[in-house]
Amino acid sequence: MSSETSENIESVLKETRLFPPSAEFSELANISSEEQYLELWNKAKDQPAEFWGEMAENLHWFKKFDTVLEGDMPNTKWFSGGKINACYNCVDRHLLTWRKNKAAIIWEGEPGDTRVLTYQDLHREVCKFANVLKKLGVTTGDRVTLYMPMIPELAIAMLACARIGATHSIIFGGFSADAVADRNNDAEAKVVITADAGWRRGKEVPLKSAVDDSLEKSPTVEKVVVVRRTGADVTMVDDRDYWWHELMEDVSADCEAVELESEHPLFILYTSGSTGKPKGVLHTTAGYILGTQMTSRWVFDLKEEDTYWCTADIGWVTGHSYIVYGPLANGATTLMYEGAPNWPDEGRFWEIIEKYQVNIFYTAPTAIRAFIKWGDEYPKKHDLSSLRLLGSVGEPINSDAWMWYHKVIGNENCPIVDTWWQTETGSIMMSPLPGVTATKPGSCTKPLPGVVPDIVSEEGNSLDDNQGGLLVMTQPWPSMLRTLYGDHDRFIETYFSKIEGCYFAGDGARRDEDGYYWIMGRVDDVINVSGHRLSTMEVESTLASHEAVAEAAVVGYPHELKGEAICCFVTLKKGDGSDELKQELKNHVRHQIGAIASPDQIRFAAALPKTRSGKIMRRLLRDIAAGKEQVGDTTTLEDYTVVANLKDSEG
Ligand code: 6R9
Repeated sequence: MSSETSENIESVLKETRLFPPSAEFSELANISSEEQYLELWNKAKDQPAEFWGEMAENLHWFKKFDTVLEGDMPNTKWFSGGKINACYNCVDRHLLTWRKNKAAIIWEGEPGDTRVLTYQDLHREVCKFANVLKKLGVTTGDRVTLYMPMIPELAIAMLACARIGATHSIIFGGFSADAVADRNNDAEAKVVITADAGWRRGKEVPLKSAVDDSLEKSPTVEKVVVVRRTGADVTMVDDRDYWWHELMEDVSADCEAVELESEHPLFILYTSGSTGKPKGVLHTTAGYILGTQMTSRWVFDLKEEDTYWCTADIGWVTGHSYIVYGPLANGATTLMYEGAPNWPDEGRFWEIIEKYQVNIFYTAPTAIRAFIKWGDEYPKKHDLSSLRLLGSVGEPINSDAWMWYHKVIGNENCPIVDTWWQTETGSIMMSPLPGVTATKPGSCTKPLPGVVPDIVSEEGNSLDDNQGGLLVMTQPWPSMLRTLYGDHDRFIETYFSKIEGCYFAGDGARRDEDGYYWIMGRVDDVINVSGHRLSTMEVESTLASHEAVAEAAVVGYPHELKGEAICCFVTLKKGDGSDELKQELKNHVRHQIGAIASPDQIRFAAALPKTRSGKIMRRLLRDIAAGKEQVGDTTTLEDYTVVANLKDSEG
């Protein structure tokens, strides 16, 4: 465990403040008492099949399932015999109710353009685009890559894939052409949906040109659909590239949702693991839609009249589950914003909240820390009194950020739900229930119904309260990943081999005497930069692929805004390095992986500190990167002078 993690434990151990929900909030909440929570939680733990079978009645089934759960972790099958469609659950069934003309998606572009799609509008657009996909030769079971800005067409394309049973793989727009090519190849994608470009801080982020570059290395892709968003110049290749708006002109708005098996693959989402190669996390239809639907209702306390806003990008799991699938499965109104929080100024988010009278706001600690830095004057200029619930996700929230969120944004009147979960878990696992749980700043509090966690030692023994250890799940849950696409062995090895019979999440945590969980950060080689997961190994192998580099070691270090920043220790094949080479290496990483992986520091070193068995001493490097005096035992260092030299090399 890194020393920044132990510092985090120190600080959270001191946190004793308790914030119970107000009586008014509790009274109206979807889950409103501790007894109700305990009843649900105990039932889910003791009779999971009965519990989830009952919950699944909230979904629309073409044919009801025969069994709820078959098998145990790692190989589970949920709702066998059932026939279902995620798109039908998110769109069609609301048309049979008064929600037909309710806003499904309220969208605002960065330049200020807006669109509202009612459920009826969404249905029409999704059906049309599903017909477009069919016309392009996409059939049930094919994979489709989506590399798009935050525009309504992204949600439409996702739902259209789900409608015909094509598996979507969304790639965050900040990833490079090489990253797109890798993912296209791993998924053997047949079609790519993109846009000319998207808007970010007033500038165009080119997407189509990156797709063009990626296609030189992705032979499986046959067709590309391009949304015209910014009007940027793009090259269109005959018989390969098509404009979205042209294709949509002559297709019908009739398209039946395909009746799919419960375990039909809904999407693949690539995420960083502790080795270099990104993992294709696979989620399937019924369990995922059930998990996101129920947790949206419990955690965000969604009500018919709410305007709900999650600020994530749909390219990450938070956007999949809590901008699109979860809210829409509940017939809610979900707000989608295309651009940056500081464009045209630092008040943009608060302006949006006031303009649309947002009731529920879900964002990340890294954003909150930026808001604090920008100053209270921005939120203070706006009327935020419509807010009734605030959420946080992506990384541990420090208590200062929590208190600021509570006071300045929530006016001390909104419960804060600090939600812990992962790409792999599909939906929120631990979180306060806003009408029930008294919150403690920095704790994600308690497991939701159906989630049975434990804290164990490296040997797998359950630990006592307040002892830090590995966070594991001891029972399966419907929205868990089913495999890593094309690599089931790696799936078992990564998540189920460390602790016998349990899912191991990769995080360290402790449970306090009140049964509250405190996440202490990753215990593997994954770092969390601005809430984005990155593999240090991936950055290392990218650096090592540069001709000047002999060896590289990459570690995270605490950063005021980003949570963690990236420090790279690099030894060169020859010479001492220069500022130009540092820049070149940074550009190399940006180019190979994407801007999110851009190193904050490159330090050249004569050698890397290693143990006698040749392992790089990462703990030591983390301390050096963090500017700390070395702590702990370094007697196994191969070469003591290495350390002295590393400390001298500036960032
Ligand atoms: C949803 C998402 C997952 C990792 C996870 C953990 C960290 C997420 C957190 C949190 C503390 C929270 N994490 N939420 N840590 N408190 N509320 O972020 O998925 O991108 O897969 O990242 O993020 O370390 O293991 P993903």
